[in-house]
Amino acid sequence: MRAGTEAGVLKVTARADGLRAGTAKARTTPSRSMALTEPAAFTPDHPAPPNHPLADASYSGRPDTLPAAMLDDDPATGWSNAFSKAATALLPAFSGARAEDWVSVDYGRTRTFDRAEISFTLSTIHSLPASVEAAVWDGTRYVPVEGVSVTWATASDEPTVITFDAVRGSRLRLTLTSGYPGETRGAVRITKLEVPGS
Ligand SMILES: [Ca+2]
Repeated sequence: MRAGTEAGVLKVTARADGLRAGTAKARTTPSRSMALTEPAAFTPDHPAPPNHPLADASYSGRPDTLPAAMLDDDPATGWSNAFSKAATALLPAFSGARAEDWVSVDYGRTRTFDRAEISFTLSTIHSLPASVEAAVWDGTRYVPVEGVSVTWATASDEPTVITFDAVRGSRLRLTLTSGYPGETRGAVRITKLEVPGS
């Protein structure tokens, strides 16, 4: 029972039909907090700082073909935009290649870019892209590189080398155009993306 905050005497009278009223008095004191559980220690939940380099892509075809697979030093894993949409009541199954996608790597600091080595997978559903365009983030926007030269690999998972005039920036983006857009064989897969330099 709580009755104000001052110490004193509390008088309680009970009445009931057919019974004599009874009265009790109790001395009251201010109650202390009765919290018995230690409060949880909260700390600010800032998001964890991202690990650099950090890979990204405009699209990934499956949960196990995400951009990080380009940087994991595992030749068995790769980013891919190959997908397969199961048939629905209205639409047939569909797996035609997307016409264009980009992949990017954020280094989290300014560095020099003049070259990238891209290991594309060749398979029944993956082929070399028709073109690769590179752009470097200058802090405000992606600026297309100049003086581009591409040496295409001739075997699966061998590096295709793109070189260009050296430029400073923090991120590299590669825009990949499918060699066979709309066809099942036109998807693009990258098992390894190396960007030499510092
Ligand atoms: Ca890999």
